[in-house]
Amino acid sequence: ASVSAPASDAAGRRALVRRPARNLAEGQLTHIERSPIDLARADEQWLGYVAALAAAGWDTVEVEPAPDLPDSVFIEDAVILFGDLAVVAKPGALSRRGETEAAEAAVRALGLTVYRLELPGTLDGGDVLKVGRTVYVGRSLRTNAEGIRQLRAILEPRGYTVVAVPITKVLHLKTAVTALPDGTVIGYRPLIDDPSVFPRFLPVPEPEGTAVVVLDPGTVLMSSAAPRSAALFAGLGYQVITVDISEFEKLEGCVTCLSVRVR
Ligand code: CIR
Repeated sequence: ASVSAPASDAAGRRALVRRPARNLAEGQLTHIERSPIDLARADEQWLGYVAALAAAGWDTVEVEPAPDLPDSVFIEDAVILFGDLAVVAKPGALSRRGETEAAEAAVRALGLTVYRLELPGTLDGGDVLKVGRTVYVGRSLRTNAEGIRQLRAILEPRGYTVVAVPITKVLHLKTAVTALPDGTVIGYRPLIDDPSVFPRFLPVPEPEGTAVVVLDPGTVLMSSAAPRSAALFAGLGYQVITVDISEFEKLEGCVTCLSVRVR
């Protein structure tokens, strides 16, 4: 299988993706213990993920691969999109700082307006959850107060409200919570410091059930490791598409981190 070239049809839905690095197994780990990564399986799972996006009508745009940057497959952390505005992140982990250059080139090629976060600010895209015009930002090990301040300065004049959320039990905000198409924030309760910051919060029964990618207003993409959460979402009237991303979950990755949706 191969990944399609950048779409010329600006009306189409597009998603940035980035091939797994050859040293994927050396990716950062913070909250879980290292277990062996099967690289061939990771490549297969990545193609399956890309195929699921394509089947749902998304054109995938491949960011130039970085074979030596172990966490580069987690492209969501490198750049955050708000309509036609792109904010290039400043990764909190030193080993990940080199990932943003090609991500920036990719969003420039799409014609988006580009802002860049600067040190001493740090912010990973995995800490940013958009729900309508509200932007929740995790204050985590990776994202600091100055990073949040810079993002707020970019977004508030554009009519977004930035809500900072303390995160101490997981890597990123979106490891703990994401949102259904109707804006309900979903999360695994033991991973969240304080769910009362979210106006509509629905607990899910499994840690891998916290992450959904909204494919369209009626469809979500999620990990196959959370069947009870999938049943919960199906019961709420959503079509649920599942993918096996076990090799990425071993590196604290989830279904959202493997792409950046342009919308
Ligand atoms: C890291 O620690 O940075 C990677 N191993 C995992 C990044 C996952 N990204 C995300 O949740 N957005």
